[in-house]
Amino acid sequence: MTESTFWGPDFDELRAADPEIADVLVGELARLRRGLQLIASENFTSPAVLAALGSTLSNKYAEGYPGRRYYGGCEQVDRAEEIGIARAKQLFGCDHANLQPHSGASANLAAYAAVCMPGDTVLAMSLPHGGHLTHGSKVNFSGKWFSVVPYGVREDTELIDYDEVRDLARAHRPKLIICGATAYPRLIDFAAFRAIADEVGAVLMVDAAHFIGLVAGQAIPSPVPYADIVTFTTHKVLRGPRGGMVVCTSEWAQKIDKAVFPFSQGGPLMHAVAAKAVALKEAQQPSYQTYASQVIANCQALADGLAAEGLRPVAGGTDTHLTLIDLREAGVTGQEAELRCGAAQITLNKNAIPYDPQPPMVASGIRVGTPSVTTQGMTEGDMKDVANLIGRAIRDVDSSSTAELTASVEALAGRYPAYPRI
Ligand code: DSN
Repeated sequence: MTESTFWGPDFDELRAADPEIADVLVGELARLRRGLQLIASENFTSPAVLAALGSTLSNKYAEGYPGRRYYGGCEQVDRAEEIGIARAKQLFGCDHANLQPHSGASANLAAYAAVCMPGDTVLAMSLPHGGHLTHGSKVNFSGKWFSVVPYGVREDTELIDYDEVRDLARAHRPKLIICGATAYPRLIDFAAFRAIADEVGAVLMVDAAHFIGLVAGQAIPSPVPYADIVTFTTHKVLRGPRGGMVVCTSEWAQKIDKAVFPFSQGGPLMHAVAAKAVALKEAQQPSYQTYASQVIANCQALADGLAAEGLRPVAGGTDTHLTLIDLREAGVTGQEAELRCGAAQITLNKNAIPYDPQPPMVASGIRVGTPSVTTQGMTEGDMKDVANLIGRAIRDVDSSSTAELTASVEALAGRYPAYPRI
């Protein structure tokens, strides 16, 4: 199959109209195929999702919700949104779903807006311990507009300290408690958070962006039965388009909808809403459940392999799609490891580890994830090779070994080409 039949006849038009940007698309595909994509928050969407994204639905203004729009001509996009909402409700067993948030940060902004007023107290995981910018960072709206009390992980176990969370909740009486993280490799005890929220009369929001795909694939427990509001992105393990979603109980439905539109967003991106609906259908298939379980099996094999390379997995390993690696024993910073791996076509990110002595732009760790390589078809045996390649990239720095290593990386990636139909 040629590039143009994969991307549709429009690709030829793009190449004619704008060869520079066409070249970027081709170059990015080559980059994906040449190396190992181990960023825990990325994945490879299906051609069906890409087709919906690259559709004329991008043209349509549809402020409002299905059947209640501020523009005419919404009958087709209404169908897309209604289908997507029904699929989300079925997949997650939730009362209500909103597919319009443009991103995870937008979904979180809407959740804050639905629950809180500026100045209210919020209890959330601190960014240096694995939280997210929108969980109270001083440089983000959350830290500027709300009084955010951070909780973290214990230094000895590197696990969430539920006693600390309870003590902080009792002391500060937050209006909103947020759980969920971007660099926490273990399962979160949603029942414990629910009990703490109930004890202090707080609303419980779960930011499930990282692991919602594992929930959709029934590979880990769901936060939906415990949370008032669950926010997430659609492009991580869930393998949909870049974007956000909120699911919630019927009690919060109207407030969430109003917080998304008109409070924090204008017109929804209907091509993205349609692509989210496609991804939700894909996630309902038995093959997606197999995928979600394999993502975890691969990540556990990768964490074990990295430990065998002398690179320590934080919290003793992983239950999810990501593992956080402490590089201090190896005498390499996260920044340097990211660069060395990048030079060998292994794409991953530096990441703070709990109680990190380094600033965030340097960091003592790396975060590695298996959503993309699992989509490519790799399994546990390949993860041993991936771990060995990362270990070599971090240890061996002279240019002759980098050339040899890059050839090994390209050979492995070449056995599982991304977007093989091109
Ligand atoms: N930037 C995302 C991540 O990499 O985890 C979270 O928003």
